[in-house]
Amino acid sequence: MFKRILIANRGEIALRIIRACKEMGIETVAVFSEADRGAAYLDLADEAICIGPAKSADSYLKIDRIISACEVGRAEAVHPGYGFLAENAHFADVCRSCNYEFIGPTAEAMALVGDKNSARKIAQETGVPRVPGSDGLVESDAAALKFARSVGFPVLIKASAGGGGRGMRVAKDAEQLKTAMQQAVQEAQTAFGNGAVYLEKFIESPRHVEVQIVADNHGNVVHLWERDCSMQRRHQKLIEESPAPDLKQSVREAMCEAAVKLVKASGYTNAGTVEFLVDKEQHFYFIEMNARIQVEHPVTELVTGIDLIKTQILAAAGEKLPFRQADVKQTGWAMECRINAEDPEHHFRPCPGKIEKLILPGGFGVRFDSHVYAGYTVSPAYDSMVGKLLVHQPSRQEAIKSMRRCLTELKVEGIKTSAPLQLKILEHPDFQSGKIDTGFIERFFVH
Ligand code: MV4
Repeated sequence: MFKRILIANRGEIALRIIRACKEMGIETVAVFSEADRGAAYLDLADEAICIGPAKSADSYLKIDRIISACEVGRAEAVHPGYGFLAENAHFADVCRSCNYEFIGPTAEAMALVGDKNSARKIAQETGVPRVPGSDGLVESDAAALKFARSVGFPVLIKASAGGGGRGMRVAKDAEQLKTAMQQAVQEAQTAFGNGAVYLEKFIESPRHVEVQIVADNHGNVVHLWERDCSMQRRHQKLIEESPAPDLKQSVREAMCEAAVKLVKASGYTNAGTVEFLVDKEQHFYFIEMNARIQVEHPVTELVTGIDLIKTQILAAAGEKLPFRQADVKQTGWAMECRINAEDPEHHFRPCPGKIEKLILPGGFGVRFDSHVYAGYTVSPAYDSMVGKLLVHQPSRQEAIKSMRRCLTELKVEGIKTSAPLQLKILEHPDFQSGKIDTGFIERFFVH
């Protein structure tokens, strides 16, 4: 097992990894930017190294500085967390070249699944259902029109290098298609330095269901069931839960088995997520894979009782998974609200600043993963998430009641948060009856 791990991240996930390492008897090296200097979680690491100014591009995204910190801090492995360099195949490759174990998939597997066109190809080859889509990349307006006519409008143009909704354009008819193609290619070129796009039939108001998988270096691939992440606003997830409400057990099992097949076929190892869209008839379609631990991973930890960060570390160290598929049971109902520092009165714009007062909920089945405290200043330089509030209860109804209770107990003064919006969602009859899809928030809360 590793003696010392460097955490190439910040905030709640850095703290989450420090905690897992402490329980495993592994020392940690934290890195921080000038904006994060003095944050309390840094004191919990065995060593903390400054890697540059507040701007991510000059600190948390700077590969050479992270590698230098590995050397100075005498780390043996690197945990990238989520965001920043977590899905950067070049970074994974550099870590390996410098003899630091990257806690994640190999650079090759990451590049393979990170390219959505190649991930779609693997899905096709393994018989995993995908959204009806173009046969590979689309390189001309004529080819785009031919595809759109064959499946019918509306269609969605997606950037192969994209993900999480970036570089997507809908076209409702032939006239929109030409402009949408130009915009998608342009945006993809600017954002990813890769203008490659493909087309899919547009699925109206789908649910977003993702399957958590873990794989060791010995060919064992296990799924940890699914999470529903349909409650999003502009591709920002607000509430996640497991199990996915109202999903037929046969569909759930088929989707999880499909995810395992895809992971096996791609040679992917460590923790990852296979994303699906589910339509109104409960057909499921593979859309993309995430080659990292995700923000919402604790939802899965609560229903399975498995520590995903520890599992990632074990797998990266070359150990076999300590559980088999038949051991992984989905028990009770877990729900997570991402508490963001944002102002609902001003289009949910980020609301950084000093937390003057903080009262946290607690009680039966409550977990709050966060690095913040009264006196902490939320920096405008990073993501506005200040914590993740989770509950675990026997049923969905009880989970909703518990989450509502917790959200009313939570008091944050000095900054505005997303909590009042989440409380409104939880009180909505359609949410309570499980009638959720990716269009929910736009339909009911944005006027
Ligand atoms: C789609 C779709 C409808 N049809 N693909 C958005 C993020 C990216 N992961 C995939 N996304 C979508 N792909 C087809 N063919 C609708 C979305 C989508 C969405 C997906 C998941 C969660 C929230 C969403 C919000 C809007 C659109």
